[in-house]
This record gives sequence, C-alpha cells and structure tokens, in this order.
Amino acid sequence: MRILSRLSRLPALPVQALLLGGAVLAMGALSSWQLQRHLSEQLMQQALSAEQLQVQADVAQFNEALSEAERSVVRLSALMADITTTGPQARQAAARFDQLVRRDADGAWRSRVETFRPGQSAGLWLPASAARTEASRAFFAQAQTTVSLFGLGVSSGILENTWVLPLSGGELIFWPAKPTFIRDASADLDYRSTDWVQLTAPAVNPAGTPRWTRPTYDPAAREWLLSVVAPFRQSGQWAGSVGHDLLLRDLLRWLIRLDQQTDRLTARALYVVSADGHLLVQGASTAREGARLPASHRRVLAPPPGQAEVFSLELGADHLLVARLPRLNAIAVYKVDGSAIQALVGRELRALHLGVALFMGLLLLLGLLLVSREISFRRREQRSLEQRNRDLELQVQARTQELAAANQELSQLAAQDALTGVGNRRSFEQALAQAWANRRRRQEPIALVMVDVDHFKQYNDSFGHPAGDDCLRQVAALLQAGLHRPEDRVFRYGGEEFVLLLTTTDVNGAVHCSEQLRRAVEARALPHPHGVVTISLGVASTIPDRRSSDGEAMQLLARADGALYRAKEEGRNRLVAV
Ligand code: GH3
Ligand code: MG
Ligand code: MG
Repeated sequence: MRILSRLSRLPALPVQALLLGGAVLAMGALSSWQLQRHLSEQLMQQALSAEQLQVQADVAQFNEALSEAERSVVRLSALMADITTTGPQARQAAARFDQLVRRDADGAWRSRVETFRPGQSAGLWLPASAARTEASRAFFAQAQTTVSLFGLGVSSGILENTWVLPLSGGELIFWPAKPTFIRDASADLDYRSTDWVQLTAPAVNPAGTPRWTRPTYDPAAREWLLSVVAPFRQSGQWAGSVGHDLLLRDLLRWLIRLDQQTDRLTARALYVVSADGHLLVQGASTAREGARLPASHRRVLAPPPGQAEVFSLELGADHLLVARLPRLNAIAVYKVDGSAIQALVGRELRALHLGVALFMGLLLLLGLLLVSREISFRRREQRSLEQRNRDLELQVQARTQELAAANQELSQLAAQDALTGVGNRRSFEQALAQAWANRRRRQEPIALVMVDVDHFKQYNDSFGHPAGDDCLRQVAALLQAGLHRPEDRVFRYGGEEFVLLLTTTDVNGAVHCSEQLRRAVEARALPHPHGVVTISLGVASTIPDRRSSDGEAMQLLARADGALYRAKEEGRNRLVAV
C-alpha cells in the first residue's frame, strides 16, 4: 500500500514539462526582444562611428596631399635659387625657348601649344606687356628645364599647373600639367592682381615658407583653384616666387571621393563649403556650386566646441557628418542616411534572429530529450514498483497459507490426546453436542460406548508406567482401527478410559461394533498378570427427543457409564448394553 500511495503522489510529468517549456520560450522571447532593442541601438551607434572613422581617414589623406604639395613647392623654390642666368647653358636654354614660343600677330608671345605633352613638357605664356631680353629668355628656358623635372613631385591628378614669377622682368611663366589651361587662357589676363600672386610679395611672406591661398574661382579655368606659394632667392637677393595651382574639385573628389560610388553603406559626400557659407564643390547635393548653403544645413558652420576634426549633427532621421578642413578654411559635409542605417541594422538583426531561433530550437530539443528520458525513467520505476508489489502480495499469500496450515495444525493438536493421538475429552464434548443436535433434527439414533481397560492398575504395577502408556496407545490404535464408518470416532475420556461416538447407530449396531472391538483387543494378546489385556464396554443408544436440550446428551453418557459399571461387575472382558 505504501508503494501504491508513492506512485499516486508522482506529479503529472507532461504538464510539468509543458509549463517549463512554455516558461523557457516566454523568457527567451522576452530576452530576445530586449536584446534586439539594445543591439539595434548599439549597431546604429557603431555604424555611425564607423562612418565617422572613414571620414577621418579621408581627411587625413587630404591633409597629406596638401603637405605633399607644400614639400614640392619648397623643393621648387630651392631649385630656382640655384639657377644661373649666364654661360653656355643659358644660351642653350634660350634656343629651346624659341622652339616653344611664338610671337602672334597681336604682338603677344604665346606657347606652341602643339608641343605640350602633359607630365613631360612645359610651356610658357607671357602677357603682351612682358619685356624680352636675351638674359630673361635664357633664364626662363633654364628654369623650364629645371622645373620639368619637378612636376613629378605632386600627383598629376590634382596638379593643374606650376608657375614661376620672377621679380626681374615681371613675366609669368607657366608649366601646365593640363595643356587645356594654356589653350583657354586669355592673352590679356593680368594675374598679378590675384590672391596668389599677392602672396609672392616679400612683405607678405618674409620667412619664405609655403602659404596657401583661399579657394579662388578662376573664370578662365572655370574652376575653384587652390594655390600653394613660396618665394625664392638668387645670389642672396629676393628673386621671385614659385607656386602650384591645384584644382580643388580634383583634389577633393580624389581624396574625399565626392560623386564616386564608394563601398560605404550609408555616408554620401554632399559638398565642401567655405567658412562664409559658399558651396565650393558639390557632391551628391543638387545645389549649384558657388550658391549658398541650404538653410537646414547652416548648423555645420557653427561647429560644437572641442577639437574634434569630424563631428556629427542630427538632421531629422538622418545625420550630417562634418569634417573640418582648416588649411582651406572650409568644411566637407556628408550625409548618413537614416533609412540606410536601419537597413544595415535590420540585416544584422535578421542574422541575430536566425541565431536566436536556432538556439531556442536547440534548447527545445534538449528539453524534449530530457523530458522523454525522465518519462522513460519514471515508467521503468513504476514497472519495478509494480513488480515489487506483486512479489509482496505473493509473499503475503504464502504467509497466509502457512498461517492457516499452522492454525489448522494447532487446532488439531488442541483436539487431540497427546499420548494416544485419538480425540481428547474436550473435542469429544464438542463432537457429542454437534452429533446430538444433528440426530435430534433428523430423528436418527446415536450411540455411545464407554470403554475401560481391565485391571490396568495391576498392569502398571507389574510392567511400569511407561509400559502402561504404550499399552494405552495400542488399545487406542485397536479401537481406532476397529471403527469403519468415517463419522464414528474414538476419544480418550481420561486415564485408561475411552469413549466411542457412533452416530446414526442404534443399540444393535453399537453392540455389534463393541463386541468386535472387545475381541480385537483380546486377540491382540498383550501380556497381563491375569493373562492378556482385555477391555470392558458399556453401550447406550437413543434417538434424541425433539424437545431435549444438549445437556441430555450427558445422560446418554451416564447410561453408557452405568452399563460399563455393570460389565465390570459381571466379570469384565465383556459388554453390557442398556
Ligand atoms: P478395573 O478392572 O476395576 O478397572 O481395575 P483397574 O485397576 O483398571 O481400575 P483402577 O481405577 O483401580 O485403576 C486404574 C489405573 O489406571 C490407575 C492408574 O494408575 C492407571 N492409569 C490411569 N491413567 C494412566 C495413564 O495414563 N498411564 C498409565 N500407565 N496408567 C494409568
Ligand atoms: Mg478405570
Ligand atoms: Mg480399569
């Protein structure tokens, strides 16, 4: 029973597993949602930072290009300082000059355009007013030879031209990297009034270090130009200036990649704007160059305090990335498209979702595996408990049977006479009462025979008590053997007296049976001081009266006892019936 109650206390496993699984899934979904939100913010920040870093790298490259131009112009300045204007070298240079220039009908010297080849040849252009002397021609020619080596110092992609402006003759000499510049230049244009020419004045730049002009719009080139200028000396005297003109558009498009398809995911260059709000170079923006900055973007002109070279400003859902370009006194503006960032983050999150789904699936599979293992374990345990229960029931059954047998044996022993093995006096009284009631109901005869061993005292006296016991056992066995009906029984009434209960037997039957028993004992011829062991018997029989009580059975016994008494009186070894 204890085992059964233990079984019934086991929880319903599938329900438990379902609850657990549900809880795990709910927790997973919740944490995945939170994780997603957190990651989404992180990823957006990261994307923006990555764009910022990229712009920073661009600005660093841009600055490096400017430094390259500065180094180059310093070298040019040094070369010009070494030039001599006399001797055979100067004459050769003058001859070369004649090949390169011609005097046109309007009196101006112009370059022979057809001889120019970018990166190799140089050309020169002189205003009509320029003085011509042998010395200056030789000087210009030699300068050209020298400078033709020089132009390689700056990337040809951004170098528009290189020039020398000597103080001596006031002539301007160009070595254009791009011949179209010379072609398009007007003969009457006086460059000496421009920003960059003014920078060549000794008073403006006494130290002779490279100086940058502001971005300047050149109507001849129809481009924004940027010039780096350095003075040079000859024989210790201030002799003039040298410079590089760079096309801002090329410089910026090459470095900041305006208008180009880049591998960037989100940031697009919009334009470069001067400090006073004029668009210098235009990228993806549709605004016209030279126009004013769009009103919504004005904030880029007032950068937040701090040293950051690149910073970001929110513009609705988008961001503007702003890079300072101090040497230009300008800034480059990029736009980071909010929807592009969202798309990027979405892609990353889809990958995350897949990962989370796989993880949850794995978790579920593991859970199912554990539950199924648990179920099979519990089934095995239940089967073993049932087996133990059956074993115990069998044991209880066996014990019960053993107990019943023992009880039966005990009750048999309780009803038996210990010496002779026949029924004892107590069982006789029970059997008599039962038989009496039965015969009374059926109105059938019942007989009692009292049996007593003759002169048994003398037997004991002669052969001893143990022999007497043995004799009693033999007599009892003879009496038992002499009764043939199963319902007829022998009891030891006491001492050496026995009583026979013969149911359904009238007096004649009882007498017949008693006589046979007497003879059987006599015939057994157990030795006795008087001869052989004999018995005397008193027989009584009756049909119980219907109204009689059980106590009247004792009267029948008394009658049999009386008959026995008479048999003793009449000489023993005989029977008397009443
Ligand atoms: P009678 O012929 O008149 O019966 O003479 P008796 O000697 O048999 O009668 P009595 O009643 O004087 O003696 C009975 C004797 O039976 C006395 C007793 O010692 C003996 N006796 C009674 N029970 C036992 C017993 O269990 N074992 C033995 N060995 N002797 C017993
Ligand atoms: Mg006696
Ligand atoms: Mg006797």
